[in-house]
Amino acid sequence: MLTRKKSLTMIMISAALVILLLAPLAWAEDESLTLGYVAGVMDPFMIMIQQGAEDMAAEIGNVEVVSQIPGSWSVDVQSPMWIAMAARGVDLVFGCPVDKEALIPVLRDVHERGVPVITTDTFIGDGDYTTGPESFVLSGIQTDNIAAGELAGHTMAEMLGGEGKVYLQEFHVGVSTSDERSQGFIQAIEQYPGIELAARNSCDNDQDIALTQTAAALRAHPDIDGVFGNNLFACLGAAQAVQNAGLSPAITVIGFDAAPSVVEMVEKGWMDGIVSQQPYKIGQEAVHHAVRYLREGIEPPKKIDVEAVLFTVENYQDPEMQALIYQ
Ligand code: T6T
Repeated sequence: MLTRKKSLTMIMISAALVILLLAPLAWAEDESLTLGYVAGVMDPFMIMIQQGAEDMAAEIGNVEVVSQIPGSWSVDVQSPMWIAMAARGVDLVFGCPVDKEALIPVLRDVHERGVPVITTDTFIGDGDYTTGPESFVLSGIQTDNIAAGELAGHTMAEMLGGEGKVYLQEFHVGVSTSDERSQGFIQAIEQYPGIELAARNSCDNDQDIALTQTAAALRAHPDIDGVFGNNLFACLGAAQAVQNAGLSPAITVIGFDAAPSVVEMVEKGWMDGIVSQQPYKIGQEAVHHAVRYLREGIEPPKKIDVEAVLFTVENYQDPEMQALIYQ
């Protein structure tokens, strides 16, 4: 016969065992996270960010990524997507604000609803989240776009042997990535006294407009020697215009973003180089830092730069470059 004291002790031990066994389950459930991703627009670059994010979420476990991908590059289309993410109660939102200024109040609204914000690719304000009005943003994870623009500028100047007139096809004035790539490109070519910027235009992230603008620039400046398109759509339109004018390969064309359609331009000899990004890695980094912050309270660095890479006619077939083509 068990004494009263002994049976009481056994009940307490069993209860403790049950608590111990169930505790990890309860912990895991508490830690289940939903992260929101708001892309800039439907394109291969943004899809690669999503893939990197989803793969990292699966690797970490018990993390879900829900995505919103606008059909066009538009403040009006994207703004409600950020707010909807906050309203549905995600634990954190990361994404690519489509305008440096217009998205500031929108992202602040998300933050004030208690949902932390990370920007990926594009940033708001001047991108400095360490102090000032945009310091509510937890981190900016992106390509160093000034360095990427400089890489395009130096590559162009060297391919032209330090002499010639160049045309800059921008994808969207007022978007941080477009403005920084242009800044870097101009900074670089200014270091070559023989290189002159003949003209520049912004195409609203529209390939057809880029084609029309580049064609007009080639007519207005028949002595243009080089063309740089500063994103996927800008460079595809620009390369097509050079080809239509019968000026390929006489004019040197540098593109941006190694989507398959852009790499094809190099294969066909319509493009001489591509400065590209690592969007898969940007997506991985976003989820990695979001989860560390939410689960362990570790704040990410305010700025995380992911290196740009240069595709050329010589290296684009190398396996390590092929692995960086957007899928
Ligand atoms: O170049 C990328 C991205 O970095 C930019 O902000 C918007 O355009 C792309 O998505 C390419 O289409």
